[in-house]
Amino acid sequence: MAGIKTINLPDVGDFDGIEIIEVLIAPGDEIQAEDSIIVLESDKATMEIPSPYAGTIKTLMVNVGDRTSEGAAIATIETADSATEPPEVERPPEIVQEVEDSQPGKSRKPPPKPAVESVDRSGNLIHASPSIRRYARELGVDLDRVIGSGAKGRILKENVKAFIKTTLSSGGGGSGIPISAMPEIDFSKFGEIEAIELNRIKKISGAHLHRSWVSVPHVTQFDEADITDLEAFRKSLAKESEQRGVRLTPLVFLMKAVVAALKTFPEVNASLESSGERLVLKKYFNIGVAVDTPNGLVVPVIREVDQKGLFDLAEELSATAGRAREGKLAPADMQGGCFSISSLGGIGGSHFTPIVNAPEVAILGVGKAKMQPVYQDDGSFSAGLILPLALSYDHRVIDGAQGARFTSFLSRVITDIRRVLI
Ligand code: CAO
Repeated sequence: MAGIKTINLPDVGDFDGIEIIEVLIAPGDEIQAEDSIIVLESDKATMEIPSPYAGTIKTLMVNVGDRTSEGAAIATIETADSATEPPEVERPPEIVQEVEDSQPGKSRKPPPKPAVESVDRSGNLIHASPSIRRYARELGVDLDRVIGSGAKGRILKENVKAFIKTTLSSGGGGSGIPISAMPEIDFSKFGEIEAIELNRIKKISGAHLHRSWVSVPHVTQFDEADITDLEAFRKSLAKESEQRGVRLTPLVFLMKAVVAALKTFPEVNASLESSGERLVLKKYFNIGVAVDTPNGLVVPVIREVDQKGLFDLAEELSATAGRAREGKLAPADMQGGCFSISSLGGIGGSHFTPIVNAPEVAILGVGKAKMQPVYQDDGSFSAGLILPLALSYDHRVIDGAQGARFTSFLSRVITDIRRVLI
């Protein structure tokens, strides 16, 4: 049997005339027993007052800023059943926090819930009631990113909602980083323009690159390798390459050198699970190679590089790059990679900072080799062909020292390519 009940302020301890700093209900709201209805704040504590009844709020008898005391009426509620007066609390007050986890619908006199204070990353206090903390937790919102508009910077439900809205509309998505939207500008106001639609590959790779850029904390380690001997070796194989009808470019040697480095540094041959809590180490060596096509960047994967010889790799690389440029790659051709190489060596430039091809954890950027003086310890020097290398890596997985060890090792192997045999 339905009935109208009055919700009175329960015993809140040694407080009289305590200030109401939040009102969490309005007439017409449907609430469950133990849902918080108001938040009180004294000099020493903040506490939420839960409702003893489930039902619909009929009238609200308090406002933010009012001072209230034990027994004062807060609101009236229309209950769905013939709820009787709530029994006395059985639990001792020190475990009142557990009320948050209790079953809704139970009718008993609820104790106030103390609000938990915590600090943000700068050491400032975060003021938010348990219900707001629970609400934020359910939605995956980190409260130290939310600016509170309540009294003393208290975070309110509307602040959490506004934060989520901004994050979603700015494309910050899963990264949790609020980015303001790019302004729409009418460039025709400044001169003649032509708008062209990005092609499908650019749209797909653009979204992938953006996601990697915002979700992976990047560091790029620069290094170089003296490829004078490698180049001499490569040239010595020119005739054989021609007979086999393949182009043996430096990239093929680099792929083998990268496999040697991945075997030595297994955590680089890995992917971080999306939870960010486990690293999946891969026992196979599939290398993605960035290919520049008329329609944009694609990264087909050359499989089992560890098990293939230089000529086979050269043949496969050139066939795969050819199919990429003709737009004939299947989705499966771009899956299963462990580590990527982006080589601009055939075009020009020195060091650059490639974007990690997530969920891989590292990518090697290769620049164009140039003849440079190579100094010995005694001050003498000779001319050497120097190859710029840049390793971008996911700093959640790879430490700076590890990144530098990886590129140093890689440089040594490339400088003396016989080391791939070790
Ligand atoms: N230094 C000096 N010369 C180099 C070199 C380097 N690092 N790398 C290649 N070369 C030379 C090659 O030896 C070749 O010369 P020869 O024919 O005289 O031997 C010439 O440059 C052209 O090589 P290539 O680019 O055709 O072949 P490749 O195996 O080096 O690369 C591929 C193949 C598919 C990776 C390349 O064609 C390509 O598309 N590169 C662009 C990748 C890209 O866009 N990356 C940016 C992505 S965003 O991070």
